[in-house]
Amino acid sequence: MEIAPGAFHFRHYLSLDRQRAIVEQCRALVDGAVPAYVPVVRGGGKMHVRMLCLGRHWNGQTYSYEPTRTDFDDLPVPPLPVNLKALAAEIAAAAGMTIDADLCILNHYDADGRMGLHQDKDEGERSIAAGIPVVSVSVGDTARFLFGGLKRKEPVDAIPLQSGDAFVFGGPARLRYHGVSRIVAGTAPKELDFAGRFNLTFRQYDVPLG
Ligand SMILES: O=C(O)CCC(=O)C(=O)O
Repeated sequence: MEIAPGAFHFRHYLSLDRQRAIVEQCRALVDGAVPAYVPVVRGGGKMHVRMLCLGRHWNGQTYSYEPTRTDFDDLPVPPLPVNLKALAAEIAAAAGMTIDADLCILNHYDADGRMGLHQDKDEGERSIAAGIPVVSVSVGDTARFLFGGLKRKEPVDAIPLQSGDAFVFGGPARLRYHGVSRIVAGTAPKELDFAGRFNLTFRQYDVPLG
């Protein structure tokens, strides 16, 4: 369903089996050799998620991408798994868009998790100018997702993102403000055997010239 020009909410996009597989994969990733961590952003504030970047690392001090986690432990960023990259392309296509994702930010929210209103604007200039979408996939507990306009002070809609939902914002919606005001604990499907929420946002940093 297109909720604004360039912004699509696909409810229950993923079957329970696909959700289960993603939960397992995310669990292994966030507790893997290069684990998720709580970023401290410019100004010293701690984020309210555990974050793991795949493909490129987003540095919360410089608000830029890099190959190693120089704001945390200097470890190299893990690669973006090919099945997840393919999932992003599949979902973008359902919205009539294309993405050749080269990075994903995987966030793990517990019951107190949240994320302030922000724009995703640290990807490459050409990617943003081309309106290549951000593709978001959620599994686990429901989030109260906030989706606003191109200016911070514009009104925001509160959209429940449930387990298995996908959300795509590209084209004219690419720089819309968004965030997560709260997690609704205990709402994850019991078949997932998972408390909390994983959200994956796929992005394409680079656009080849020509
Ligand atoms: O968790 C979400 O649904 C949003 C995540 C987000 O805004 C981000 O990673 O930039």
